[in-house]
Amino acid sequence: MISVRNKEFLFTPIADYIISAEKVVHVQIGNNAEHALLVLTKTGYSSIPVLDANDRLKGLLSIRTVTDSILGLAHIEYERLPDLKVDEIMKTNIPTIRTTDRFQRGLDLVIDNPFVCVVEEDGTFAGILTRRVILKQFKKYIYSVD
Ligand code: 2BA
Repeated sequence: MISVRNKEFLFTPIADYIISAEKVVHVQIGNNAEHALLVLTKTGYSSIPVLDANDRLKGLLSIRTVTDSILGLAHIEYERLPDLKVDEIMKTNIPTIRTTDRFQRGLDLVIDNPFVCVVEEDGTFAGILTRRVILKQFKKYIYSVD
């Protein structure tokens, strides 16, 4: 059992656990859906961030979002991919976390999200916090508790 005394780790800053922006695969607003689908398929990630030219977080894009956007009544309209812009189809209502936030908030958020985008105070994209990293830290902690 984790005692109250040992819950301090929940309040450690998430800064050390972030996968930094330069290592995160992303697309930019203005990119078309064909490019986005290529990036998603080639990297194998199911969902990636969308940034603007100033590295600000604008939304998330997944393979499902792209395929949903070209679903016709009878078939998938692949020919529409080059004309669709990422910002027309991305998901914008997404949770974010600050670099200064605590582990506990990260833990709460990755219950329902495989990863959470990390932003600076001014909205600049700083990286992502993944479920994998949070679980690894949690496991490390649990095993070290006497
Ligand atoms: P998914 O793409 O659905 O990946 C689910 C899990 O599968 C990942 O969990 C990871 O354990 C594994 N995985 C998938 N693709 C991988 C790859 N190319 N290399 C190594 N492992 C891979 P998490 O590591 O917790 O990542 C959660 C989610 O965060 C991923 O979901 C993806 O949407 C996003 N993500 C992770 N790393 C990323 C990166 N460098 N760039 C962009 N998005 C990333």
